[in-house]
Amino acid sequence: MSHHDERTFVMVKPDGVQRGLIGEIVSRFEDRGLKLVGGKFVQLDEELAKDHYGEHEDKPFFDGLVEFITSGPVFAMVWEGADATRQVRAMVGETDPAESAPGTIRGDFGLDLGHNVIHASDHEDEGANEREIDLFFDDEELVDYDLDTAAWVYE
Ligand code: DGI
Repeated sequence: MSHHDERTFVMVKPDGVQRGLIGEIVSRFEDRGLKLVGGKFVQLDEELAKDHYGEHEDKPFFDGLVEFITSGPVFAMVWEGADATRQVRAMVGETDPAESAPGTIRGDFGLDLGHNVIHASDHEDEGANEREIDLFFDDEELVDYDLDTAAWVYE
């Protein structure tokens, strides 16, 4: 069996929560064959928001980004599977919904760069997935278990 225990961090942003897209987004990852190993509702405070988006602190959009991401609850998740970070990013689409293909989450549900529905760890940023998982989840909040379907999802 191939190696399929990579974990990646995903969150439905406040706009996605308010628009009732949590279930739709969870379904897409389930349908793909990924395994949900952790999930919770989080109201980010300013400190967590600034930690999470620290790489953007010098950008002109930073204050607006922090304000938006703290404006309501997010639904934070950890998904596990083969090459999970890259696979999830491909399903999310580009940062700008206008550049995102239909069929991707941002391409199907977003129109605006600032309100792009979902966050997922960047596969081009080595270790971003583990960093973000650590920022949002304690070890005991992540569950190790087998999915019976794995034998059919993976060769
Ligand atoms: O990993 P992504 O979310 O695809 O993109 P990122 O890490 O480069 O940027 C984080 C978020 O910041 C992004 O989802 C939306 C927002 N953002 C990025 N670039 C811009 C931006 N917001 C505005 N208003 N303008 C930008 O140029």
